[in-house]
Amino acid sequence: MEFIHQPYQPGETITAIATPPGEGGVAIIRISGKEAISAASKIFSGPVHSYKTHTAHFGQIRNLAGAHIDDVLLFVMLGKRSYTGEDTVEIHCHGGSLITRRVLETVLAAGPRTARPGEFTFKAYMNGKLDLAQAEAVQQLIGAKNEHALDAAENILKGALSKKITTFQKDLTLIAAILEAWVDFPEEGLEFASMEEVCQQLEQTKQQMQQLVETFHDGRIVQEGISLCLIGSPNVGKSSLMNALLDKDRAIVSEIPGTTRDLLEDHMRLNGLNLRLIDTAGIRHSTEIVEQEGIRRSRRAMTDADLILFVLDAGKALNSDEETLMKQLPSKKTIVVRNKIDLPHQASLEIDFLHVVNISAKEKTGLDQLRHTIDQVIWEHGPPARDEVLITNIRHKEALMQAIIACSGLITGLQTGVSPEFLAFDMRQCLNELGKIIGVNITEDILSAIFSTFCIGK
Ligand SMILES: Nc1nc2c(ncn2[C@@H]2O[C@H](COP(=O)(O)OP(=O)(O)OP(=O)(O)O)[C@@H](O)[C@H]2O)c(=O)[nH]1
Ligand SMILES: [Mg+2]
Repeated sequence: MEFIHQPYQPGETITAIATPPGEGGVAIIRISGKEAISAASKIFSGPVHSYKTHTAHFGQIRNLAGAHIDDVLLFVMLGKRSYTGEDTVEIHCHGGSLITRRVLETVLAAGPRTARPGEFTFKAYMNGKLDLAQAEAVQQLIGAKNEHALDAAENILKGALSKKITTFQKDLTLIAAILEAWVDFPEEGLEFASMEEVCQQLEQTKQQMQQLVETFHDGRIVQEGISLCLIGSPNVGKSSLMNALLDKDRAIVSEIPGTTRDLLEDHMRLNGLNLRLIDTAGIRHSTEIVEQEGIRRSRRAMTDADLILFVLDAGKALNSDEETLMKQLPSKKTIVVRNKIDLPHQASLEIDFLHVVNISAKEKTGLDQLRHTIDQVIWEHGPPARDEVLITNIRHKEALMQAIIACSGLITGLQTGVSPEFLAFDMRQCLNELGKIIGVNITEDILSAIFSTFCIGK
C-alpha cells in the first residue's frame, strides 16, 4: 500500500503540529502509532507507560539531553479508542510558533517521523475507524464556508451517506444471490422471486440512487457557493445594484454609459450561502476596441454564472440590444431586475420571464424582495434540511452515476431476456462503483490524491 507515493507501514509512528500556524493560547502536537507511548515517555516528566486511556497529565517536556523545553498537558488515547485507531498522545503546549516547533523537534528526536498531509485520518481509514466518505467529510468539515456546508459534512461524517450506500449494496447483493440461484438451479430458482419482482426491486434501488445523485445540485451550491452575474445595457444601474447589494461603494457609478469596462468581483453572504457577485460592462453595439473586449467578457461571465440578474431601466422601453439579449438568456437561471422605479415615468414591460423584481438601487428599495427571489431561484426545492444527506463531492457523484448506468444495464438485460449469468458483469460493476464511495476496492492512486488535499496534522 502506498500513501502519497510512499510505502505505507501500518502502525508506523507519526507526529505533526495539529493546530494552525501562528500564535495562539495553546498548540497541539499529535503523536500516533505503535511507538507513541514510548516516544512520549522519553521526553515527558511523568510515567507515560502507566497512564490510563483518555486521561490528561500535567508535566514537562525535556529534550533527550534533559533540558527543559515547555510545561505542557499530555493526553493519552490508547488503541482502538483513539481517532486513528492506534495509540495516540497529544501534547498541549504553549501556542507560540517557536516554542511549538521546539516541542515538535523534541518529539521527532524521540523517534516518530513527520506525518504526511491527512495521515492521521488515513490511519483512521486504514484501521476501519472511518470509511472513505467519512474521511473526506473530515476535510469538508474543516473547510466548511457556511452553515449548510457544515451540516452537510457533519451528516456524512456521522455516516448518513455510508448508510445509504451500504443499503444499496445490501439490496443489490440480495438480487445477485437470486440471479445466481436462477443460474445454479434453473428449475427451482424462480421460486425465490419472479423476474418481475427482481426488476421492480432493481428499479426501486436505481430510483433511490438517482434521488441521491440529484442532491448534487444543492450539494455543489453548499460546497462552492454561487456566482451571480449582473448583465444589461449600459447605464441601467448594474454597478449601482452591485454596490447596493454589497452595501459598500465597490464599483464606479456614473451617468456616462460604458462606465464599467471590465469584470468586477466581490463576495457576499445571502441566507447562509456564499455568493460571488460579478459586475459587467454594459452590452451594446460598439466599435471601440476596449469596450468590445469588455462586452466579450460580459457575455462569457453570463454563460459561466450560476445565476443572472438581467438589469433593465424601468423608465425606458426595451432597446434592440436588450431584445436580442433576452432571447439568449436561460430563463431558468435569470431574474429580470427592473431598476430605477423611483423615476416618475415608467415604461410598460411585456416579457415572459418567471422572475421579475422591481427595485431602485438608488433608493435601496425592493432589495429584500430581490434577495428573496435569488434564494428561491438558487434552491429548486427550498434550502436543504439540516439532516438531509447531500452529495457534495464530485467523486461520489461520478461513482453513483456509473452505478446507475450499470443498474439500468441490468434491468434492460433482464427485460430483454438476457440470461442471468451474462448480467454478472453489470452487477459487479454496480457494486464496485458503490464501493468506491466508501473506499472498498479503491486504488492507491485515488487514495493518495484524496488525502494529499488534507492539511498536515489532520
Ligand atoms: N434614479 C435612479 N438612478 C439610478 C438608479 N440606479 C442607478 N442610477 C443612475 O444611473 C446611472 C448609471 O448607473 P451605473 O450603476 O453606473 O450603471 P451601469 O449599468 O453600471 O452602467 P455601465 O457601467 O455603463 O454599463 C448613474 O447616474 C446612477 O446614479 C436608480 O435606482 N434610480
Ligand atoms: Mg457599471
